[in-house]
Amino acid sequence: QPIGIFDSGVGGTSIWKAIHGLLPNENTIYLADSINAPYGPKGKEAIIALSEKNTEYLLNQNSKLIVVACNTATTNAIKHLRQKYKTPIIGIEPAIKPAALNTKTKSIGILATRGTLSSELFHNTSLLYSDGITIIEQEGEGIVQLIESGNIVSSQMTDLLKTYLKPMIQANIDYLVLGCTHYPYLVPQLLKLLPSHVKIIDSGAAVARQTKTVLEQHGLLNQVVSKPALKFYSNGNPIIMKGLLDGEFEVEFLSF
Ligand code: DGN
Repeated sequence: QPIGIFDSGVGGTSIWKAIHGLLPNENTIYLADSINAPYGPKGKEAIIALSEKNTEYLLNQNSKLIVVACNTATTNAIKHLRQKYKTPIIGIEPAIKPAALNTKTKSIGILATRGTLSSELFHNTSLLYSDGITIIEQEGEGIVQLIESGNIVSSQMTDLLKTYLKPMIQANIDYLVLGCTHYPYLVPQLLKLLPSHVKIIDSGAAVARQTKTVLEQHGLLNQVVSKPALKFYSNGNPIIMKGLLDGEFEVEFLSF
């Protein structure tokens, strides 16, 4: 039985990489709902409906566990998905905690979609850690679209990143939290634009560890060492997704 993973597009492949790296024997199915990207500006109800549709597709493929590899879908829909389906569901949230616990300048930045930043779940988490700490929240408007269209390295991207980082640099952040699974693909560029003392955190490794723990708890970890089946489906442009997977895997176009 595979682990089913979905995102509102190609960004969750950054999470797939962390999961596959930690659990190389597991079969996986990745679903990129690129046609509906970005989820960020959509309302909660629309995000829930899309998340349900993706989850049901993956459950119909016999997934033993679902990973919502999208902060926007997690923060808006995970409660609903967990109520509706019995299969274990793992979500991803911005890693505010490690940043807030380790900051020395008492100032951290978070880059995420509007859907994540405006969600109740995110609001509650940031409240927990905001005592004595300045949290600069920045919506990464336009970034997901550029990544989805294959323009990761482009002058438009550089301009957006410079604009979004400016208030964070002014506030002397020493941690930048990436609150969207598309953003890890920007790390080389972000490092060039940020002062050298700023560290970047994303949640990929934590989600992979959590996936392993939950599989163990349910006795679902694949014990057989064999060549796993790794399937990638996109309802957008499969070539762009294949590029993010370093050309190593076939991506099938699927209309869903
Ligand atoms: N990868 C999604 C996330 O982590 O929030 C992207 C969001 C989007 O659809 N804008």
